[in-house]
Formats: sequence, C-alpha cells, structure tokens
Amino acid sequence: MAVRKPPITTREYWAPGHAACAGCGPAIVMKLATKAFSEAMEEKYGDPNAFAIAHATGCMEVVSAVFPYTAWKAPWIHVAFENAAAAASGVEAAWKKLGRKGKILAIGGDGGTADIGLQALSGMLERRHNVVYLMYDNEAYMNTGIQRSSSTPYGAWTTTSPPGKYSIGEDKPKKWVALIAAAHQAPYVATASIGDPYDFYRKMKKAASVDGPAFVQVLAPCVPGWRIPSEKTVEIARLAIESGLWPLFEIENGDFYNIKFQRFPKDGKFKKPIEDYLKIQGRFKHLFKRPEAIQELKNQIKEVWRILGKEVELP
Ligand SMILES: Cc1ncc(C[n+]2csc(CCOP(=O)(O)OP(=O)(O)O)c2C)c(N)n1
Repeated sequence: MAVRKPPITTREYWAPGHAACAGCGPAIVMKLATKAFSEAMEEKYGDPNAFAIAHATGCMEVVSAVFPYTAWKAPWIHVAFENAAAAASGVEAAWKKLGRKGKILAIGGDGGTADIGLQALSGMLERRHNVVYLMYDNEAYMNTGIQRSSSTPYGAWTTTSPPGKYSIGEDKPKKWVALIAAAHQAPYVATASIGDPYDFYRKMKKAASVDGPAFVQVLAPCVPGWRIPSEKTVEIARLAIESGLWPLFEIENGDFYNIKFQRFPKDGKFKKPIEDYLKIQGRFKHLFKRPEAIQELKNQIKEVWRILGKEVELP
C-alpha cells in the first residue's frame, strides 16, 4: 500500500519541553497553527519561516517562555495582556517598510481577545494589517486561576461565577468574537475546534494565505479549568461540534449572506445531545440538577445558529 504523504508539515515551531499541562488544548493549537502558517508562507513566499509571532499574556505565553528558555522556534515577541494585535500591527508595518515578505501571527486567549484586547483587535482589522489574529478559546482566564471571561459559556462554573443556591454559574451568553471580527469585513474569519484538527489546519493556512487581516477563533479545552480528564481534550472538542454547541463556519469580507459551514448536518438536526458534551466536564456538573439551565443554554445556542442563518434542532 502506498504510504500517504503526511497531510501536515513535519516542521516544528512549538518545541517539546514547554510547561503546559498534560492534555492542554491550547498547546495543540500552538503546534498546529504554526505548522499551518509555515506551510502557507512556503507556498506564498517560498520561505516557510517568513512569519513572526506577537503573543498576549496568558497561559500559552507563560508556559512557553519560562526565562531563560523558550519553546518557540520562530521570532516571537511577548507583549502585554491587551495589545497583541497592536504589537502585531507595528511589526507588520515595520516589515512592510523594510520590504520584508511574510505575515504576522498574533495570539491571544479569550480574556486577552474578547475582553481586554478587543479594542486593539478592532483597530488591527479596521486598518487592514496583514496579520492573522488567532484566539484560542478556553473560555476563561485560566492563567490567573479560572476567572470568567465574556467568552465563558452560559452555566459554566468558574471561580468568579460559582454555582450555588442563588446562582447557576455563569449567567450571561457567550460573546462570539468571530462575529464581531466578521463585522469589520475582514477578508477571512473562521471558527475552528481542535476536535477537527484538519479543519483547523486548513483554516489557519487559508487565514495565513489571504492578503490583509484574518481572524480565527478556535475552541481549545483546558484540563484544570474545565475539570476534565487530560485524555479527553480532543474528544470533548469534537463533541462540541457534533452536538451543535460549536458552529464551524467561515465568513469572507463580512458577507453574512454567504457563510460557509463545516460539518453541518444537511437536515439541521444535530445527532449528539449537548448533555453528552456537558456531562464529562466538572464545570457543568451542577447543571444536571437544573434542567431549565440546560434548556436555556440550548436556546442560546439555537439563537446563535439563527443569527448565522440556520434553523437547527438540538436533541
Ligand atoms: C493589564 C493586565 N491585567 C491583568 C493581568 C493578569 N493576567 C495575566 S494572564 C491573565 C489571564 C489570561 O486569560 P486568557 O487571555 O483567557 O488566556 P489563558 O490564560 O486562559 O490562556 C490575567 C488576568 C495582566 N497581565 N495585565
């Protein structure tokens, strides 16, 4: 039997020896994203190394840069919590001035992107910088001890949204930054999940290939923050897709009337119940005593799909 060509490059930019937890979802994101980026740079400019990274403060920055070591095999700059997109914009402007070919990758967690870095991200998109902004969404401020962010889903336990007699946990709907990014009419915006690594890889490559700004929001489970077993990370990220909880889509140039969906059931009926996704995660354990909260979560997800132009059925 013919040996299949590896679908992804064997080049590594995220070296072993970083300090992420076993089973860390965002660590998988770092590895795949940089590989995809290098492939795109090789195809576009003939140089797989034609990129640099600007990284906001957060788990992935902390675990990859424990002085005097670094896990990065690419030019990498650590900036403040709020300004990865601004720093990436500056690097891109400098590269342009120097006549240097390539693209910049900005990376932030959901806290650094949906909350404190949102203004810098908006500016980067609006000024049309040649930057890909990658938001790894582990749905809370994990590095500082699991505080809720505006990207934390309804019903989730965090240390600042504790469930109890008078609380169901996080009580607000998730903010979908991908939709905000798309409203800037950026050339390319996508959601992804490490539960479908090939889809994520393809989207990162596409984001790196387009001219101008791109934004990718990837679901990346956090073992301690979601209270999950370390071997379940990818399985949970896959269940998020299969249950309809995590829409996979691409929006080009802000064209909300021509959204491309991936892994969307033809009849709009998702086969796996959201409960399958929730029940493996300690952060949702309390919801099983509150069926009305699970129903509210389902309603919110249906509403997101409706905004995306799809009527769905969730079992
Ligand atoms: C201005 C500012 N406020 C607060 C902090 C403290 N801080 C560092 S990392 C972090 C949480 C990062 O959360 P997120 O962006 O979601 O990334 P994660 O840690 O989950 O990977 C916080 C609050 C900081 N570094 N700078």
